[in-house]
Amino acid sequence: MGFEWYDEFVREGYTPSDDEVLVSFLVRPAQGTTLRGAAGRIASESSVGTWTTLSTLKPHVRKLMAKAYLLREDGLVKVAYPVDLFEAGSIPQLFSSVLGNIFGMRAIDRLKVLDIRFPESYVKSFKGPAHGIKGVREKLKVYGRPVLATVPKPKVGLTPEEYGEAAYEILAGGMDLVKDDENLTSMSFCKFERRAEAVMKAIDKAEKETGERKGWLANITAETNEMLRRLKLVADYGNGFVMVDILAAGFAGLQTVREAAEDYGLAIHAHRAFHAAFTRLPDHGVSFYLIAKIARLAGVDHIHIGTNVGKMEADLMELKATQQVITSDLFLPPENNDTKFEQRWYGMRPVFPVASGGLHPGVLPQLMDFMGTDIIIQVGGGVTGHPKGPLAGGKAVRQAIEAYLQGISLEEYAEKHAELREALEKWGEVRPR
Ligand code: CAP
Ligand code: MG
Repeated sequence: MGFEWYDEFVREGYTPSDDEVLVSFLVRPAQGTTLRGAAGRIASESSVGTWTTLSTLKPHVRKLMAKAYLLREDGLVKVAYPVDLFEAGSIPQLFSSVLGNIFGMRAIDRLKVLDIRFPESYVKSFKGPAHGIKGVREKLKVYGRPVLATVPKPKVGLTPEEYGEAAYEILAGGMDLVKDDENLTSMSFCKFERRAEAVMKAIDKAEKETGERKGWLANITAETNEMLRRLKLVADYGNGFVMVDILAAGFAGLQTVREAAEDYGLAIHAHRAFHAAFTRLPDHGVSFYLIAKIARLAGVDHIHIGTNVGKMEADLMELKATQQVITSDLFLPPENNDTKFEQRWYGMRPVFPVASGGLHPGVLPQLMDFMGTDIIIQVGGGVTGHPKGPLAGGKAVRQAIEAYLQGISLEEYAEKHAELREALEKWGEVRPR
């Protein structure tokens, strides 16, 4: 129509430059809208445009126009954006631009943002993880095997004293970290300060008995000022970690916490609760792969990315790519994958992948076959639910890891290791759902 100018944002065949932000979308236009019309709307609405021509458009604004440069009949659309459209160092503005209004346009029925190629200047506007995999391993003095964590289950409800007791057993049994569950923050039955006191006592006792470093993934998720207060409390106790439900807290809060965490020498464990509300559908929302890349920019040190054997749904190719893109310095998309971009990280520290959800000793070999051993493995019910209790549960997990690293089957190793045998008798190799 005469008053529209979306088509000016479509430049098929345009070759993007290295310093542009590139976004890949899967687009399903609404009835009556062509893919070209949808692509123009996406590029316009997420850059400088609006629904009608503007008499106020000056040359310096035109330079900021995004360009839809690839349109494929299956709905794959790629758009190039001048990097000046993005505020250096600000994840909230990234969301408001290429993850914003475009999801709600009437001309578009379904829209999934698959990947973003961040150019060097944008990547370098973020500090990234303050510790990374190497730094976290140094904190715990754990090398050559997965770092192990357990959530005391039930996920909420325990009193601070009960929690402290469970934490002691989990750590004395051999787990490196005790992790708060994602919905355990500071409730009437377990105030944060009381839990902190109980857990730190448990850590002290378990470290003395085992001679191993232990830590608490302290869930500080709350309003941002309160997160900072809890972070300082955790640091004052000498603990090395905090945990944030990054999508519940939001990236603005996370970026504030990241600054403070570095000042206090704390590593950040990112839980991804809420992600599946908008990552799970193949044709609408945002890929978790992209959320994990954004979390690396934001500076988390660990992030849950799913597993090949757990209770949460996962696409194995996507899981592998996610693990690669948060741990490598140069991610090269697989041959047959044209929805992901090459991504350089310019020396930004890697993020520790966390495998969690429905894990127990019987599935750990299959997990490590697929994800390797340079990961954090969280085993909640699979430790706390051991027939002989959490201490035996921690031992069973350590025994399963030892067996795997020695190339011995769990069944054979269980002949001489009672805790592993008891875990296998209860769960076998079942994959929970
Ligand atoms: C796992 C967990 C984690 C999930 C999150 C839970 O407990 O504590 O939050 O792993 O999923 O509450 O379910 P279990 P993801 O070990 O007892 O299953 O890791 O995919 O983000
Ligand atoms: Mg949980």
